[in-house]
Amino acid sequence: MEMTFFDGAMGTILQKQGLEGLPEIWNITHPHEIERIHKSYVDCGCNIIKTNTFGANRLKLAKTDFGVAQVISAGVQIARKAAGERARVALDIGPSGKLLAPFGDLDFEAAIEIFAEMIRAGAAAGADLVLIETMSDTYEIKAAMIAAKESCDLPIMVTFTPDAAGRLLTGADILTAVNVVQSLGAAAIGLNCGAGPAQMRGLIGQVLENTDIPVICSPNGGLPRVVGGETVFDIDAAEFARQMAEIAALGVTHLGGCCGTTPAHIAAMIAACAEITPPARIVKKTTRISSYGKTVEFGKKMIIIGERINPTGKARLKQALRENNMEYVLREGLAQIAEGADILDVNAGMPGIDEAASLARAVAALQSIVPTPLCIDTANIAAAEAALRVYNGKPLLNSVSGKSESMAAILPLAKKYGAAVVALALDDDGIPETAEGRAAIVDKIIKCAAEYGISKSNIVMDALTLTISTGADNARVTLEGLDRARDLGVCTILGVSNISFGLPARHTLNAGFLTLAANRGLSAAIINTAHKPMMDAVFIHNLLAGLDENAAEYIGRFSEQTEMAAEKADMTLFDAILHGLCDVARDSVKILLNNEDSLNIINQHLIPALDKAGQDFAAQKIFLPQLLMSAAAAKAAFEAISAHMLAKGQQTKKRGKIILATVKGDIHDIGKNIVKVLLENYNFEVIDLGKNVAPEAVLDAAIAQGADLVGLSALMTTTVVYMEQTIALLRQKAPGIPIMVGGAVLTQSYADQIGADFYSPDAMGAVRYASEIIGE
Ligand code: B1M
Repeated sequence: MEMTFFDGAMGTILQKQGLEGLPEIWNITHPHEIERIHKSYVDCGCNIIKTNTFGANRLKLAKTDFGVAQVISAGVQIARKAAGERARVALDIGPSGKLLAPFGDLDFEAAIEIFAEMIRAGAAAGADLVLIETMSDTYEIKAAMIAAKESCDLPIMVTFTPDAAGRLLTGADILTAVNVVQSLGAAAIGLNCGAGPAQMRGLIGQVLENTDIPVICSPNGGLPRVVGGETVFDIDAAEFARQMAEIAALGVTHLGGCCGTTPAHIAAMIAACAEITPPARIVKKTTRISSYGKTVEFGKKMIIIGERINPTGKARLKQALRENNMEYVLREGLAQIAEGADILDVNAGMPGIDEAASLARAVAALQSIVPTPLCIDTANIAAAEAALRVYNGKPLLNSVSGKSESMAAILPLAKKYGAAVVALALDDDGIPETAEGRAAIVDKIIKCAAEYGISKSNIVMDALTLTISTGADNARVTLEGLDRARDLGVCTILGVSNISFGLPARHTLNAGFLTLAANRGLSAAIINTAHKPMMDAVFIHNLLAGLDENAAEYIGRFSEQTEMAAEKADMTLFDAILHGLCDVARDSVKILLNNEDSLNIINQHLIPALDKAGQDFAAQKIFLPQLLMSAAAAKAAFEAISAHMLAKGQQTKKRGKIILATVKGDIHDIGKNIVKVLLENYNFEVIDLGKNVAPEAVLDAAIAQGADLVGLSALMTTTVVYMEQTIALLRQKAPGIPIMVGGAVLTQSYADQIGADFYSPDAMGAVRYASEIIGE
């Protein structure tokens, strides 16, 4: 494959030329300057130049006098003019600037519309392709890719920006991000920004290993340093070119630059790389299912798919779905994960329900709490589309059959939303009696899928399990079906429990069948993870098949079984916060309040749970989405505690005024809110300025309110400097107002060093100090 060269930075060049505000506005106000920069890149020999439209979305332009279509059309036209016949024009789409719900406040459909508006304008103005770049969230990438697919027919390229450890902000590792982006149909995929070529080199190897489509690498011009108040990047053009040539030699065919690179960097890179013949890449296509942050690969250890989120025969789940009680669904999901599920099957089909709405709701609720990938299970096309659309990742869609109408409806959906599909071995003539007959149907599905551009690795064969009570050959035919799947080159899945329908000792029989199927290479089993014999069979199989090194999982399971059972039976406040279950956390508090004092609940349950979440976050066992959900559950619990405390508090004259704030740059406010409620409980009047409060705002409020005391909270090493600045400003402009400080990151000696009057490690200490200062 030939080398393709992208251009380098635009924004950092404009900043050097005195840019203030949004760079995209220069498409209107300084078109010649933008054209000059584009042209200098085209003159270097770039094949693709990026339009100056990165942040030209309605959220960012709302603060300006310019519209999205206006800025984007101008941006594309300028690039077009500069490119002439020599280069293609990539419509550049950056992140929206907001975190998507439920972790942030931007709704998924609203995000799609924000990107679609940009892409419609860019396509109409004549862009050759869409480049979605600098992304740090798989869900936002999906929103932008769907927007592109729904707005134009242009090729879509995607680059994302992981941290040094190879994680996106919302937790995806590189394998997961690549799996999701490739399945959504990107023409090329890679990394940009955040690091220089040296740092990106290791990470780009992971992209190359996991995809067979062209790979893009557009690093910064090294790492940023501040010199004399200005940001500079630390490698020159020659060094950049040298490092990029090494990256090209790994097999990266699309090279460019991001922040800090210049036409000189790009010219040197092209000169150094133009003659490189990238090595052929042999990437084995495997079947992979992903959540927002995690990928499960078929064909290694047998995969367990938990079947219990399915209302058939389950009165309580039916009721929960009907009443939109997602906490019940979440608990069912968490329990199955605790029991060993790798993937959760989600089915919401039952009479008298809007299945599309219900299934999408269940999927949205589950993916906000559990990191486990989902299998979307429905026969209803509208429900399949609603759930596929809202899903954050690459799901398994259960299922398509060999019936023409099923293939015509399901396969385009799988293609559009990037799903792998379970292929059922049945068609209009029913279920063939032989394994060959079943394989022939799946072969037909594979061929039809290929016409839609779906590769065989995205088809998983279900040879179908019929109960042994109605035919002595039923198990044999299904097991032979597993052999035929191997001939077809696809992975396999089976709903195991059907084998025992109508017979006694079902769990034991199911376990026996599962062992036989596992021996024949079954890739994934849909089972009830609460059924001990079946789960035991899985662990025993993995051990005996040499898939469980040092028997670690076997030993773990059989020594921990009693513990697991106990944990499942009763979810504590600690667990509810850790898993991010708001309603369960609130309900647990209400029960605890019958016997325990409010402060005790905070200190013994709430804070330890958040501490554990913080430790898991630091150890990368959980990621920002889960940390946010834990914080939300802690908040819900605390609201219940605080309502109780305030109801008990006396309504007498206030004792004095206290200003409270979490300092600038810091959005942690749970601790500060506890301090507030406790102070109010002791009858102080608290003026809460909230979080991320600038030093000047604290000063203004302290003076305006005639505060008796100012309290500041900070939780991060990076934000205590603002606490110091706030104290310095108060000392200078409002001397005499006592200042108390707190927050996990502080110590007595640091508080002394930054000139606070008082430091408290907990909320009660704040009350004691306030009482001392203000009195009765
Ligand atoms: Co983040 N976070 N967080 N976080 N978070 C920490 C603080 C962290 C230690 C986790 C970790 O990595 N182990 C780490 C900071 C590392 C450091 O600087 N040393 C961290 C990080 C890195 C981040 C982000 C940068 C993550 C990211 O985006 N990559 C990001 C930062 C955003 C920002 O602020 N700019 C971030 C975001 C978040 C969430 C939004 C997800 C959420 C906050 C939600 C919210 O507050 N509304 C969150 C959470 C929940 C935490 C942990 C897990 C818990 C914090 C907490 O609420 N503790 C935290 C780890 C940890 O502390 N274990 C962590 C419980 C609370 C009651 O304790 O606030 O200490 P605390 O308050 C106590 C006492 O300190 C005292 O009384 C309270 C009650 O006893 N006290 C005072 C507090 N203020 C006082 C004031 C006083 C007196 C006493 O007088 C005025």
